[in-house]
Amino acid sequence: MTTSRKPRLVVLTDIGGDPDDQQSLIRLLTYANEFTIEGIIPELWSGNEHARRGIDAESQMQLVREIISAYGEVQANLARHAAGYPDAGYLNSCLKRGMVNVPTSLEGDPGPAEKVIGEGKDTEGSDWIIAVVDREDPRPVNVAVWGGPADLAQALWRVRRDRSQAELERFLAKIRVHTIGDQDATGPWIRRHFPALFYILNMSRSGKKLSSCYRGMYLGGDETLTSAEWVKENIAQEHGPLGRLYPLQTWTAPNPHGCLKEGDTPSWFYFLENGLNVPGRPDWGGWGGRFTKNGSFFQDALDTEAGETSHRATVFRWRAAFQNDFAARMDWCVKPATVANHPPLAALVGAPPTRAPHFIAAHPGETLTLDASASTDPDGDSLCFSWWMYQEAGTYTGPVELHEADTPVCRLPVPEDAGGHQLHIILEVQDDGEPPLTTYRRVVVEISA
Ligand SMILES: [Ca+2]
Ligand SMILES: [Ca+2]
Repeated sequence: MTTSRKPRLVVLTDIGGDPDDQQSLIRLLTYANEFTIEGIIPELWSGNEHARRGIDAESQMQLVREIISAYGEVQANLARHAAGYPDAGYLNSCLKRGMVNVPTSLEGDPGPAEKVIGEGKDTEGSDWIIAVVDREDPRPVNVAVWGGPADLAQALWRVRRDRSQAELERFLAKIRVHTIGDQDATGPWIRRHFPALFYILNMSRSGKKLSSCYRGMYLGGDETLTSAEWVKENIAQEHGPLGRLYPLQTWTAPNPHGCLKEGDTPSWFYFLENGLNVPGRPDWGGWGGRFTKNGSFFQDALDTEAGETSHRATVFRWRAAFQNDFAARMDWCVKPATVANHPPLAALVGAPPTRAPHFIAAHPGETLTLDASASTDPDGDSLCFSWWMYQEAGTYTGPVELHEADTPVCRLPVPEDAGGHQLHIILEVQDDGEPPLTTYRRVVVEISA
């Protein structure tokens, strides 16, 4: 049994259609040390999504291998900056053939899911998903869906067919799913047949794709951070072979700056342990967006940021930090450790040195002292501190005044009328390196009634 605490990750992708999946995969590989990546499963559409680029099942696999191969060329340098980067051979062993000729909703009505899944429809990818979930490992299997979830649907169909109800329930309980939209018929099928499954549908409740959480990756907020200039300078040029593969054009970026799209990246951002994200709580928000219950599953919630109340604000509010973090990791591909920047280590007095949220019990009217003065930076950079209340993540809607909120030690007077409520205080520790990097801690204040 493994003793790793990293989040496990399986990716289903329609790579080879819109080039933004290539963008997302390149970014993901710079975070390969943060996950136990256990599956990369490409799925091919039957419509013209892939045909447009002349992509068939084999060339789709080759596209992934090329990106893994470029990662292999920079892996040794990445390892000079952070431990835990797997070698390219390991990642290639996770690459499994998913379904081909899946009718996609992008082309109109995809027809019933039963045409896609069932007896005789098992794939290398669907068998692999079952094998991964069956591994003796206490950690959940996080499934990030960048296309449609047809191979996951087939895996679930197979397990329901071959195993007892109790075995099926145990299987389902080990999986967490984050899908970008409903790109084929199998997403709704999964939700209908397996309501117990932890499932996030990252898609606007209005049905308008452009207003979905995931669009906050590149729309709304400061869009200059997704421009061609930004991408060339920070990713694609002079950052080695992995950056050179980063596509400078995608299909559907209406952003006038339009270059970086990465519509699928929020699906795995969601599972990243960065001190802010709490994957078990979609309603608490983080880099991958914020989601609340919609029947048995979770779907886009609203945040307010920069004067905009929207689903995508739940993602774009973090853009400056996640873009700088990506830029630093691209520097790690080519620069020595003494030159590139590395994130600060945020330390909270009274909290264990993990990235998990820190819970504090409090009474109405009490003043709490939150102390991060033991925070450090591996490069010796100067640090600045920001404490703020993430109102949408908590349950208290009144005003809360944080004192000395831009210093290492902040005071929080708990409002008299906040009994029974929960406050989420976010600590951001930012260094003054190039680019400046942000580390988070989340304090959850639980106030007695
Ligand atoms: Ca995709
Ligand atoms: Ca630093």
